[in-house]
Amino acid sequence: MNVQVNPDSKIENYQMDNFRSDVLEGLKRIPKKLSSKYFYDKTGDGLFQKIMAMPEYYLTKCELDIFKNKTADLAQLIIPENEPFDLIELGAGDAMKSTFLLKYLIEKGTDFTYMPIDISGNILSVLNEKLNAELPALKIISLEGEYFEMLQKAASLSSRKKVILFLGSNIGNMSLKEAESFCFNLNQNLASGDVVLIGFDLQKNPHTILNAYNDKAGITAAFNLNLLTRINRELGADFNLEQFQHYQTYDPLTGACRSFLVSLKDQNINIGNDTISFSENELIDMEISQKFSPEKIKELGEKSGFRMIGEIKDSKKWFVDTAWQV
Ligand code: AVI
Repeated sequence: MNVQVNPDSKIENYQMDNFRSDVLEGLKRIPKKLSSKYFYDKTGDGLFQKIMAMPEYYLTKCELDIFKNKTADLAQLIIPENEPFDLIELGAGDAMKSTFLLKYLIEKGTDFTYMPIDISGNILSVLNEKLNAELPALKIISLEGEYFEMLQKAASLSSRKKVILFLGSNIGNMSLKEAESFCFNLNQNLASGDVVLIGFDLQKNPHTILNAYNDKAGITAAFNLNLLTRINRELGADFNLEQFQHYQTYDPLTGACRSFLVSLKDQNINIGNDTISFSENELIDMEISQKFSPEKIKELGEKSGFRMIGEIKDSKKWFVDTAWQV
């Protein structure tokens, strides 16, 4: 069975207005800031696929190790009684990792519906097609829209136990404050007994972390610079990419891995009718990829009202999927 729910056909225009106002507001700030959530246009999606395939970028391989090789432990952790439930994935993408869990649950005869949530209807259609072909017995309800609106939609569709997947260290792309309010909201949108499984990238040798984001081939640099190309194309701006340089840092004391773009000269950039001035060496704060200590994960769960029920690490112990219950 396959159902696609799209609550709002005007969603694209609305997103466009947000993009323009977010970009202008961020570039008028001191220090200047752009949101990494806008990295993912078509080119950005392709560059992120390349990043995930880079030998230095260990995150995807580690979480894949968990989903591929510890599937039974995962299932036992999130649904120990094997009762009927809804498996909701936030930002499902191509569901490459979760497909191992879906397959396992089907083979075990578990009664469940998979509900991928994504802002992109296109991603959901591609995912639907892929899962239909690979797992024809899978029940899918695709939910297109913002996470919390779609969680409410999911709750209105069924009252079964919910297990929410938020994988890939996507939580690391939020500031700690944003992560706290995100987890708190998650807790508020769920019912007693529901479970969340969140993928956290753990603090480790700082060289390993920095190398994953400072690749020699320059793919991460292109990923960052592509946002300027997107602003040029979609908002009528005139960034010259030659005049901006990617700079990556990792602070092992706080676990913050950050990327910046550095202006290589004094320059004025037009964005539609607005003009933004840059001085030489001025930064744009582009992305945080937070790395977590076990203590920080515990604190985050407790602050948001969850009870920790277990965790599974990859064989290198570089990445953890943590399960919390409401
Ligand atoms: C999607 N997100 C978890 C990636 C990360 O590791 O922060 C995005 C990324 N940025 C640079 N490389 C990968």
